[in-house]
Amino acid sequence: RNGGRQLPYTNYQEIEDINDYIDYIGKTHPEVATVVNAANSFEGRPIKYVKISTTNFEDESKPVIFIDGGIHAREWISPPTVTWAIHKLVEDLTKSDLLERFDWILLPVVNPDGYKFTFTDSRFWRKTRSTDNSILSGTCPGVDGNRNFDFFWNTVGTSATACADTYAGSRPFSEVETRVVRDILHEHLDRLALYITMHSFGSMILYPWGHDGSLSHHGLSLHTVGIAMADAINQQSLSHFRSYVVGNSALVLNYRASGASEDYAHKIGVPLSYTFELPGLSNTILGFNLAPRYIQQVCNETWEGIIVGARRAGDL
Ligand code: ING
Ligand code: ZN
Repeated sequence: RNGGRQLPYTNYQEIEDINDYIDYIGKTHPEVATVVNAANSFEGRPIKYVKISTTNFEDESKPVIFIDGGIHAREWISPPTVTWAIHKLVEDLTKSDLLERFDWILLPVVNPDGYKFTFTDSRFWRKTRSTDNSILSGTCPGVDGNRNFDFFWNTVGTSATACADTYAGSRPFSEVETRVVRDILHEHLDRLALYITMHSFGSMILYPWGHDGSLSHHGLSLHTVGIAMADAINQQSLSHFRSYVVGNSALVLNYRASGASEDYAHKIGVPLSYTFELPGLSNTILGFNLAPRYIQQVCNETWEGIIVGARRAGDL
C-alpha cells in the first residue's frame, strides 16, 4: 500500500487499494475530481465513484459519460480499465477535448463485497454477497447484479433460485449495489450521452435489447458507434487476442437475459448504452483469469475505444 498514490497494472488491484487511489485522486486534484461515497455495500464497504469535470459538474452544462466496472466479482480485468480511465483523465491529459467537452463519472467497483470475496475465498464468485431472510438465501448468498435491474426483471436468462449464479434477486433493485448505478443514471439522465459497463470475457461490444434480441430505435447509432469503438480497439490489439465483435447482446451471445444494466440505462433514455466483454484468452472459466501481464495492454486498448466512443457520442 502506498497511500493510494499508484495502482498496479502488472498485478490485479485489491479493493482497498482501489478505494485509496480514488481518495488520493480526490485529494490531489480537487479542481477536476470529486469523490462520491455513494453508499455502503451489503457488508459495509464504501461504493466510491469519481466525478470529473474541468468546469463545475453541478453546472450541468456538458454531456456526461458514465463508465462502471466490477458488477461481476470474478471479472478481474474490469476494474483496472476504469481506474486507468481515471488515471488518463485526471493525471495524464492536461488539455484534451475529452475533458473540455464532457463530464465523466467513473465507478471502478460496483460490487466490492463480491470482488473482495474472489480474492479471499472463491476466485470465480460472480454475484453480490447479500442475504435476505429466506432460508435458501441464507445458505446461498448473493444476487446477480446484471439481472437485478428493473426492466423485464426476472423474465428470461435469469434464475429465481437463490443458489444460482444468475439469481435475479427477491425484487428489482434488491441490491444496494445496483441501486447506486440506478441512482447515478437517473440523476444525470438528461445529459448522459454514453454508458459503458465493463465485463469479461469474450472481446465483444454489446448493445440492447438483451432481453429479447430486438433492436431499439437507436439501433443504427448503437451499431455505428459500437463498430467505431471496436475498430479503435482492434487496431491496438495484440494478435493473440481475438478481434472484437459488435452487436445486439442477445444475438451475439446467443442467449437472452433480462435485468441487465445495459438494457435498463437504454430504456430510461441513455441513447448509447454498451456492455464491453473484455478479452479473456480462453473459452473456459479460465477466461476470467487473464494473465496479469496483459492488464496494461487491455487498459490501453480499451481506453482507445472509450476515446472514440466519447467523441462519437458528443457528435451525435
Ligand atoms: N456477460 C453478461 C451477463 O451478464 C450480458 C452479458 C450483457 C447479458 C448484457 C445481457 C445483457 O451475462 C457477463 N460476462 O457477465
Ligand atoms: Zn459480467
